[in-house]
Parts: sequence; structure tokens; C-alpha cells
Amino acid sequence: MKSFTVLQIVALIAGTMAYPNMEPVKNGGRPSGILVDEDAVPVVNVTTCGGYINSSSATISYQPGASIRADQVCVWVVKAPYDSIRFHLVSTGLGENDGLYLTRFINLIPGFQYNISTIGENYTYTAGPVLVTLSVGHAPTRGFTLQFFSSGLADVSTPDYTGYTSLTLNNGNFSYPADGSNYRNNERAFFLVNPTVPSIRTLRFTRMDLESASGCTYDAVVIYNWYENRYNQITRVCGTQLPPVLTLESGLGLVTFETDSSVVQTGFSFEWL
Ligand SMILES: [Ca+2]
Repeated sequence: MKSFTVLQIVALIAGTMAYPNMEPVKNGGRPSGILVDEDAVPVVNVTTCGGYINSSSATISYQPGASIRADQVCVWVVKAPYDSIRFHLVSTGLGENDGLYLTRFINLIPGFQYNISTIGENYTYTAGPVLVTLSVGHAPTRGFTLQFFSSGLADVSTPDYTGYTSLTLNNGNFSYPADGSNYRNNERAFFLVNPTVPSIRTLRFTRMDLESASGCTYDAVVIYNWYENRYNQITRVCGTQLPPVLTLESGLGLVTFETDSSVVQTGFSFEWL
């Protein structure tokens, strides 16, 4: 990592000559186009079952050395400012029937996945965001401590989301947009149906009002079910087509919403129980 310091100095001296097409855009107080080192120690500490972590580094420490109930599922969303994201497991009490997974989540599509099990090993992505999913087997287990550090160039491929909610109650209903207005152009939003109490759940859409297109290539709701330790795409819908009622075997579902640059309508509603 010492070479990063040298590169930083060179880049600072060369200035715009080295990056003639690069605007000196500020990103978190650090100019883009400059390689940024990892934080010396994680700057955020998260101890909850799931959460949205927008940080250059963090420690996710969930029940280390303490008990976690059977079938517990937790999801942490990691959005880091730099394009290299290195995860490593510090300690774990998870058993062979439990899983801790990293899932690349570029463009709202669950992608390459690691099953993290080896303490000290590096699991690295070249761009984010990343979903961290804990899936406990059918017996109680013990927790873990995981850290991540981002470094490198500004991750310009990772947008700010236009909407995000984690739905953690046992049941409820949800509408987007919540105030009954039209959704916006260029939406990039996602919603986790992830009740804290583990159980099989049902996800049922009650309203759909999106711009319609063949293949739903303009505006779309895409639904994923966490099953057999993967985010499996169930359906992609638009227009007024209601998705099929979905059983969430592990109690975890993912609803993504994206729109193009024109034509907006009133969105969608669903309930879970
Ligand atoms: Ca549209």
C-alpha cells in the first residue's frame, strides 16, 4: 500500500496534466482520480442484525461469542466510496449449517457471490455495492465479526439510491412512492422484505402502475427470493401486471425498482405476512 502514497504524490504534482479529462470533483473531501488508501482502522461499527452501511470501512460485529437464534436471516448493504472493497472475517462462531455470503449488487442485480468462512482470508470486489447476508441453519449458532475496507479510485459506477427500505416487522404493507405521487425518472431503488423474527413469509403485490414495455425494458419491478443461499429472480414486471404471490421460504425477499428517463406513473404496493 506504500506505492499508493507515491502515486498520490505524483498525481498531486502532475495535477490536471495527468488527468486532462478529469474534473476535480470532490468525493468525501478527497479529489477523484487519486488512489486512496484503506482506512487504518474501520471508521464505523455495526452491531445490529442488518443495516445500510455507507462508509469507506466498517466492522460488522453481530453477536460475537453470543447466541443467534435458529433460522435468523440478516442483510447488511455495503456501499463504499472506492472501487476496491476488501472483506475479511475476524472471528466466527458460525457452524457448517450456517452461511455468511457476500453478493455483488451492481445495477441492482445480485451477482458474484462469496461464501465467507475462512478467518483472515481476503474476499475482494473491484466495485460495489455488496450485500452481506447471514443465513443461520435450523439450529441456534454463535455470531461473527467481519470487516471491510475500500480503497483505490472513486467508485463512480455506484449510484446514490433513490429509495431504500428494510421492512423488518412481521407483516405490513408498503407503497412506492409512499405519498401517492408519481415515481421519478431514473429511479434506482430497492426494498428488503426481511422480518427480524425468522419465519416463512408471503409477499403479495396489490397494485402495479408502471410504464409498460415489452420485456419491461423501460420501468420495472424485479423480485428476488433468498432460497438455497442465493437471490433467485422470480419475476420482472411492469404495466399493471401483478406478480404472482410469492412464498419466502427463508423470510427474505428483495424488490428492486428502476425507471428510464421518461414517462412516470404511480408505482406499486405490496404486503407481506
Ligand atoms: Ca419510464
